[in-house]
Amino acid sequence: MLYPRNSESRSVINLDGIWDFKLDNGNGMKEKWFEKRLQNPIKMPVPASYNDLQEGYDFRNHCGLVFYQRDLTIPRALLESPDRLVLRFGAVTHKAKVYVNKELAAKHIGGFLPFEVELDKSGLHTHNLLTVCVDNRIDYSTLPVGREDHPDKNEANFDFFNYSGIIRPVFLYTTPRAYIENITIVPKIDAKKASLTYTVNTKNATSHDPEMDTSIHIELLTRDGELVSDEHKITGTLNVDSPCLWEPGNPYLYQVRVSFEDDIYEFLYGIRTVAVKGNKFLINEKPFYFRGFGKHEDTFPNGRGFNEVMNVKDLSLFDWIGANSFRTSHYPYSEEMMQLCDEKGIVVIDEVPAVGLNINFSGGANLHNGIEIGTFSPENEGGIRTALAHQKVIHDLIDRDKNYACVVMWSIANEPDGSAKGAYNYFKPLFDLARREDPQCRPCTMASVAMENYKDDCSLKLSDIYCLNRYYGWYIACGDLSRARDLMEKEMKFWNSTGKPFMFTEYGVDTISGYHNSTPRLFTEEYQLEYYKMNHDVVDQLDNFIGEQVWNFADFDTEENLTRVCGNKKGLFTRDRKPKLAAHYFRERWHQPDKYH
Ligand code: BDP
Repeated sequence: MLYPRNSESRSVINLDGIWDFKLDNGNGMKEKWFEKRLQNPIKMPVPASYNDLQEGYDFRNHCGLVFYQRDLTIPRALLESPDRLVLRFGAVTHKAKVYVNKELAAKHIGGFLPFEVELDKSGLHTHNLLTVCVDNRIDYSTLPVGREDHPDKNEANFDFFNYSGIIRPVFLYTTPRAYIENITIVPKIDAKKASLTYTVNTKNATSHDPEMDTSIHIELLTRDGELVSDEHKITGTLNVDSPCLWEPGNPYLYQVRVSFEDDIYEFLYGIRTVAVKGNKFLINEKPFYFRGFGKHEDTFPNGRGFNEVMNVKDLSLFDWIGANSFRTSHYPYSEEMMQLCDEKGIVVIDEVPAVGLNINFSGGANLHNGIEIGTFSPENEGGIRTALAHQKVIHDLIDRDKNYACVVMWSIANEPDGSAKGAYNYFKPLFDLARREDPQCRPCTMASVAMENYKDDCSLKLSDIYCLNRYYGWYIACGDLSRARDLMEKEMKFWNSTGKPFMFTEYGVDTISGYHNSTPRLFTEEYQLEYYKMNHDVVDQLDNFIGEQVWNFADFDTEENLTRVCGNKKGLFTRDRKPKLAAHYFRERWHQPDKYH
């Protein structure tokens, strides 16, 4: 699915803004609220999570359906033209039913990836009613996973607030009847030459020579518009002598222009390679060391709502602190963020929303749920039922992000019950799927939870590099950094001995901004600082350690919980992006020339 863009042949209308909104009272579907104007609606911005935009527990924690509605006015010229009209949602968390003039136009499950529908023009007028019914319920069949031990509640089996709503932009766009449906480009670099193998998928062609189709033209241009290479086939290769490469921190993007019959689609594209060789992670054949964060799309009061202003601010703070990468913990981020990372040269580990795949552990807060059912037991014995959803998100994420240079690795899950019976059999087909579907064959990994039997984690058999979430000095040996260090050294020796590259995708401690003590005590900024120094003393000795991604970039919101003080406070920055003490330490560490590059 291509990101909607204006071109000579396509127009994009943005439907963001203030919509009407109403929480379901249990009767919305029965009374068919989508057939008429909502009665006594409140006003709601799109995109945004609705949860923090009205006061009170019941609103924030509403469980079930909500209705969004707006006029959909379509210019007569678009209605009368033969062009296709497509309605596209960047993400609706977690399930959506879209109605246009009383008719169900689209359904979608999964809250962090786009979906679209071509509208049937015979049912459209210049003035239409657009209603979106959103369902925020999560359970053992959804990703992320919700708990089922209190069926009357909508409880997250993960450590971030279950923000909901229409969280990313909504577009109405046109394409000609015969149109470009998808474009895939795979870079290869040999000596001083790059070859880009491409495929253009088209629909409704009026000509019939797919092999040598003169109605296709693909051009690679410099950013200034000079032609570098072009072709006229539906699949082929574009050759580039002395290519300008996309490099972390120094990205170069070419323009790609594809025309097919009357349709034209343009986008930016970075040429780079990614590989794991021996104990190194290579970008353009050079060893790359990950300096950065696990992040969240989490701001106030937008919730998980697309916040382009904060995205720009965050990447400015990346420059300030010297970070070069992040993981999209724990769900795909907006496509606009991927585009920004391509432009800024920030490296991304792209994670599917597979979090909470451990029935006995809710993530983060480290709580034992008191359930003794095996996570990957058969459904009839109470195991999770996410396999199909998992396949779908891997497929859809790779399809969405396959061309972004910034994306260097897929993360297939966060902290699953990786040593449980059935885990390998659950994950093996998913890793195979990702490897098969990614035209660039990027490395695949999963972020592993700390556990005593870490040697049994199926990540050992499946991941190309080992990504570890480790909390020595917090969840393990809490407050005792010297014991934490001993335990950590012991485990790290093991990972270093595998000969494969490994990194931290999470390490951190809750730190309340403004709490200080001359003796570094838990929750103080001094403890956070000492914790990181201790961790670095250990990992800096390890040859195969290829990256440090701090948990978390910024403080973020969670459900109510004894271990969460108005949210998770492990940020190096506060939720409003003010640096804590340790941020200054990282700034020095990460700006040391060549040391962590
Ligand atoms: C890990 C989870 C992450 C949590 C973190 C924490 O992957 O989502 O927020 O721990 O406890 O278990 O802060």
